[in-house]
Amino acid sequence: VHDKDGLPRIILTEPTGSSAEVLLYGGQVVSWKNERREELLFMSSKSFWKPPKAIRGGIPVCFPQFGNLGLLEQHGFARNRFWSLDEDASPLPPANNQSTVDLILKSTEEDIKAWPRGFELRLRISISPGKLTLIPRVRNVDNKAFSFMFALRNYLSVSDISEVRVEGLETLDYFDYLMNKERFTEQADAITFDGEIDRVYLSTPTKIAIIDHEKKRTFELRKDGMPDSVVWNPWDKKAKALPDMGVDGYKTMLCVDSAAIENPIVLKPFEEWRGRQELSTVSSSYCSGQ
Ligand code: TA6
Repeated sequence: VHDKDGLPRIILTEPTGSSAEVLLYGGQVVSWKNERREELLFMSSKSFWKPPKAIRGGIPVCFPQFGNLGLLEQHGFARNRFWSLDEDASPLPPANNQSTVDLILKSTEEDIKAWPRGFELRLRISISPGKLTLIPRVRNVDNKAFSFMFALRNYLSVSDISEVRVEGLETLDYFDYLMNKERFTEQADAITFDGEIDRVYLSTPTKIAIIDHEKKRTFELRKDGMPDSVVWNPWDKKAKALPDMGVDGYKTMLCVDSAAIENPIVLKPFEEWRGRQELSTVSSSYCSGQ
């Protein structure tokens, strides 16, 4: 673990040369580079990098609330807390290499004031060639049941948002945050972008493809235990209202999240929920010339 601008971070590496950077602050992945050292995640040049502000980019963890769907601060508090290295990640196999790190956030007195539940939130982050895997777990260490929402907010780096297509969400229902959270059904055969979008797609398939023609790159998002997927881009007007987004940041980012929102996860005492997300990149040579 080493510090940069005062924030302790872990560097993950794997033999083919890809790497990731993880902050103890927020348990947040803030960089994922492929073997050609290209940055695959969006990080706003205006991020504050200063607790208790959230860092705008990488993969913030939204827990125990998503968005403003509850009484807590926006997206809950996990992304605004300092996590620690988890010395005991069982029953997951021991992480005995430099490509994996296990983090933990336990409920504190402070948090219990705002959200009176005893929890242990664990996150395993590991990289392998062309893939970044996150395994979140939440254990109820209280004597009463509780429910929570959860999301991994994947800020993907794209060459130009107007050249991106998302496949795998067609025909699904979604809540549209821009239309008073009303429920609609997706008609298009793929989602393309020409303005602000803020939707929670429901019961999504296990695989979603995000195709960036200009970069000849396709991201594939595979997930378990998180049935919903949020698709968000603020576009120009909303981006201007976000001090840490930078005026043009929205043109080179797209959030496609793994989430459990429509049906919050319920845990009985000492039960543990486990999710899984795999982000991989496929360099799509076939799309050249299209
Ligand atoms: O996508 C849901 C959402 O709440 C949007 O409405 C927008 O506020 C976005 O998340 C960003 O939230 P943040 O707290 O990261 O600025």
